[in-house]
Amino acid sequence: MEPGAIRKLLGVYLILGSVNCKRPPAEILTEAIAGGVTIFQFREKGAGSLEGSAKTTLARELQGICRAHGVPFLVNDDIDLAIELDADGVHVGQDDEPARLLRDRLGSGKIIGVSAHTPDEVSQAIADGADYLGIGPVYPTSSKDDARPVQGTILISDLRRAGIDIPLVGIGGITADNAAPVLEAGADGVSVISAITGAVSPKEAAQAFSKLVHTV
Ligand code: TZP
Ligand code: MG
Repeated sequence: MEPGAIRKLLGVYLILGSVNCKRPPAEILTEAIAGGVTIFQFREKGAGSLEGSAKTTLARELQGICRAHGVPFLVNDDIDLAIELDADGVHVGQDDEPARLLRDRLGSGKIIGVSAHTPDEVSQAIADGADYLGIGPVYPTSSKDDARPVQGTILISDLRRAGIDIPLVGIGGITADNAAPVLEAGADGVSVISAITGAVSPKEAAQAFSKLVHTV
């Protein structure tokens, strides 16, 4: 996909799985999309997460909601599931299948996102053909057990200063109150779990992010 198109899609990037939701995930996703979510990643992992057919069933349900609203549906890590569902793309970390091997498996029209934490990982992901990068954790997060050390917005601003213009999102502990520096550093959007899934109103939370992405 064209970088300019991806950049626009990344604005309000919601990630969730069943363990992130105190209400039915479908409800939360539907409300968040009404508030302005632009892209969605199904990330079913961590203690108590669904497996096998239960995971696939939830993925299909959430994909249906995304399709009905024109929101791209990505799958975290599980390439087989992404292929089975004909998802719009995948997001992989440093311990997953490298992006260069994914392009062949997924086909050219699919979005491939890669988590990167250092300049070397960024260069490798770009060489491997990633469409966008997830950079973080920007702030402390309690949504990922094995999160790397918090790094603030330094890597994002360093990359932009170095002229690296690949589409990218900041991730980790981002809320509407602390998102502005992430965007000011040069991120195209913010990737968020708890600030939306844990909000009393996921719709209003997504609206707040959407407003920031359009103004900062
Ligand atoms: N990768 C780096 S931090 C993180 C992931 C998946 C979790 C982000 O969740 P939250 O609740 O927005 O901090
Ligand atoms: Mg992973």
